[in-house]
Amino acid sequence: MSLKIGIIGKPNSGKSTLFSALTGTAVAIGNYPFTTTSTEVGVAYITNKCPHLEINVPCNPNYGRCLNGIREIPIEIADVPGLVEGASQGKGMGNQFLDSVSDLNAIVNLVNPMGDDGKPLTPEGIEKAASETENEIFTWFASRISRDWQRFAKKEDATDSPLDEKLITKMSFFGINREQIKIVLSRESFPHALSAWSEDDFMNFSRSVFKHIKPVIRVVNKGDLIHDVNTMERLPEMGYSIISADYELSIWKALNHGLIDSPESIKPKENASSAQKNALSQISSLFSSGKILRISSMFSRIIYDYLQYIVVYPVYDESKWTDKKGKVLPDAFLMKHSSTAEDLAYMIHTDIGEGFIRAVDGRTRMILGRNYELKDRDVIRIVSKTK
Ligand SMILES: Nc1nc2c(ncn2[C@@H]2O[C@H](COP(=O)(O)OP(=O)(O)OP(=O)(O)O)[C@@H](O)[C@H]2O)c(=O)[nH]1
Ligand SMILES: [Mg+2]
Repeated sequence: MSLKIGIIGKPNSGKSTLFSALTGTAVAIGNYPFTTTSTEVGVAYITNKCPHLEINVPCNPNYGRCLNGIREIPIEIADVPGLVEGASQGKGMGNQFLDSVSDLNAIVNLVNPMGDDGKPLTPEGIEKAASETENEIFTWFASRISRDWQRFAKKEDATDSPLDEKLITKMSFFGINREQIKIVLSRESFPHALSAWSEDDFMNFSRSVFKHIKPVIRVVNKGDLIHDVNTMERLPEMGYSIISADYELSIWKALNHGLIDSPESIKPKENASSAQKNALSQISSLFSSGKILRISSMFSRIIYDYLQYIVVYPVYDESKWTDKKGKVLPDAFLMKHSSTAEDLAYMIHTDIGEGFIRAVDGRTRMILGRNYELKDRDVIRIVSKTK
């Protein structure tokens, strides 16, 4: 799968509730800290307008569904348990945390707008809580990088390789490849001699990884508990999305019990009891103000607007938009913006990438070279030597 997003945050912020609402997986949710002790991974779907509408033939997705021309595209979601004290020294869940973050493409920092005492935080308090979580992770990661550094530095400094090459063995351990190391090095400056790296350099490297490689996006949860008008207005101005994971989970449950037809409309059906109708109308009115985002919209915003991913539909037959078996638009791949036709070929299969001859645009039938920059909703055939 192409995109994996992790949910991190302080204990009790509602990570598992959000995970459950997104993936439809039942997990432990509790009003006490460290309820979750191991990372859970599940599949959620974001949507994209399906190109099958243009050819008036229904599509046959390999993953997810296509409802009224709205195509579901799978993404992976991880519910990442909190770091425990001492994790930066390798205690407790540090190692497990490392495994959980190494393959993430982006991170949602879920912030609780309520303090530990149960009282609402001010917008500044929310900002502080968000930074504390991030600082904890940056510090932890910096300390993991610096572990056994001198021995590693001595060995690498004996070569005259460029800095990105020197760092490869260390960074691949953290799931960071050479291209990503280069991005980090191009944004900040670091001593060429590894043995000269200071605590500040480790910290800057760590921060930069979470800024450019695994961006952290702050989202405020428990919007249903925010009653202060000022806080509600200020948070979006400060760049935060506000959601209510608990209400989303209720919507999901209502859908599962046949009380509503679709998670979008939240309109109770006749079989709902009057208590259920009341609860659903309360939920519906919370979202109707538009201040609290639906989690589906929040994830679309993160993936398409913030991370700037696009969706590409590879096909085998560029005129019928089918695969070899005749399935119409079977795959929808999420790819980073400015990915090329060659990247798509590699994504389908390494052999197809290596045997790349040309690509064909499914709409215009034009021949495209390996460096063609893919556009959102492109339908593309890859012609490769192995075919
Ligand atoms: N009112 C309200 N309560 C919520 C919301 N989301 C979660 N909660 C409650 O907050 C508590 C903590 O939720 P969890 O999902 O277990 O939180 P967590 O972040 O996974 O916690 P740990 O696993 O302990 O780190 C539970 O009592 C949830 O029901 C929300 O949007 N609104
Ligand atoms: Mg949890």
